[in-house]
Amino acid sequence: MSLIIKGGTIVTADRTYQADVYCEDGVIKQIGENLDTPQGAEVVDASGQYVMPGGIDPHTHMELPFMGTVASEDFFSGTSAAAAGGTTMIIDFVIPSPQQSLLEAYDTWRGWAEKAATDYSFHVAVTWWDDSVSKDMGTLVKERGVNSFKHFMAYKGAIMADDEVLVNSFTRARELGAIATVHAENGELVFTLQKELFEKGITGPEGHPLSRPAEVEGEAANRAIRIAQVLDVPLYIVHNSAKDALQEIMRARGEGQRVYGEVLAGHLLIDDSVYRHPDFEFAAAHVMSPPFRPKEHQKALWQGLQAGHLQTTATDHCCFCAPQKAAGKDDFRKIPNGTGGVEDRMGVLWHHGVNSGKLTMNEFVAVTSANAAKIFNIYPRKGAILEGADADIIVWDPAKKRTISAKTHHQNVDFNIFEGMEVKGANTVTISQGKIVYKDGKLLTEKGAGRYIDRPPFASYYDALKIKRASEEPTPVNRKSGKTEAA
Ligand code: URQ
Ligand code: ZN
Ligand code: ZN
Repeated sequence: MSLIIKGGTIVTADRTYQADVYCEDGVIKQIGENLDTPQGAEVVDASGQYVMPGGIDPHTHMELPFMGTVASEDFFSGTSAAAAGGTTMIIDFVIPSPQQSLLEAYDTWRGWAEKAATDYSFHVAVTWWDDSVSKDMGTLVKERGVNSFKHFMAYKGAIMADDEVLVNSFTRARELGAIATVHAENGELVFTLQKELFEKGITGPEGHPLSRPAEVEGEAANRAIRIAQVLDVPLYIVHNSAKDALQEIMRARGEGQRVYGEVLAGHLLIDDSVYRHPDFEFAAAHVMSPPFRPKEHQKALWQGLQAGHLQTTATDHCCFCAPQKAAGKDDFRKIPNGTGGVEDRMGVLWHHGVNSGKLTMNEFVAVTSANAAKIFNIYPRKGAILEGADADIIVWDPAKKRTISAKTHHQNVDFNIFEGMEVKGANTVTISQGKIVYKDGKLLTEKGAGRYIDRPPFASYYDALKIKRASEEPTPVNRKSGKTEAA
């Protein structure tokens, strides 16, 4: 299977240049000007267009069982919709129930994901603690290609990790050379505020953001950062929605702590007015956590992304249709939390990021693909246009206009949070493992063609920590002589 992309301008996280790309057996074999077209190779004409690494969405929840129902998007429809929008890899989440073996949950999610159309990997959530969890974390890192462990600081009474779980799990992650990631909201505060609001008679979706104010996110972000600092563990905070969390990340990074921040396309573009919409279905369709925030937070998040304080963008694609959201008709606490977006992230970020001048094209590639690949240790196999890298590539027409709508999207959900948004710039071709999976509006994905991508533990982070620790270690003093001992 061979394919050549001719006449395009390659845009990666670090450079922009004219060259052709030849792919064979799913890998980029040759990059160069005016390459010959080998016999039998499929030709993609990219003239006047950009050739970029396929998007990587480091935060999705396909067919997630959650809040008494199951997300409506499965691994095939979700990875197909992703491909339609220029994303060629997702990192999803294995979320064991408390007391459930992590390995057993991992095997269950692996089974669900076999239908995926494009490549995928899994963060594994630590939702409880005992020695078996520690042991399973070791097996997952050493034998199952997992290098990131998720902790939900929210969702009390369900999957919430308290400080004891955080400290134990972060310590274990460090031993294994893995990165800790968190959903940073104080679950105890949310629980109390939800109860207070409901008892005051606020039962509609407008209660959702009121029960999770930005301070609740800021507290948890700071707590996770401080725990990671004391335990010397790299930390990745998912879906930062508020400047309160961003400020904590900026402080820590400013002091050299290894903390990374993710922001969702939705949180960059949608504000909390959606929850005051008179129509329950419209407001409930936007119920996700952390919630969409007042406008000043979007401004701060864009500045954070532009300044490099936030490194990745994602969607937290976790879809529930109107009948599912209706579970919370009389009690906002029962509205399944989650919204879609996996198909639209690339288009909305190009339009509002690059077309607006906030991001260069290279920065766009960094925040939609390369940075996630680097942070989760699959670069340059993913997130790059280099010889030897996987041939996950998009051909991008900066002039192509489209209007986003649930009526036309490929996502398996009856609502689109970007409904009606007009964007300029879109992929005309999506290539996964060297095969065209989307071209000129047609999806050509194949159920089960996706591969599970192993993510090795981090020598680099931990080497850096070792060097740092060694250089800061106080030279031991001989207690008797009072003299410093030679190192
Ligand atoms: O919290 C998450 O990331 C999952 C459960 C999706 N739902 C959401 O509201 N973000
Ligand atoms: Zn979350
Ligand atoms: Zn999530």
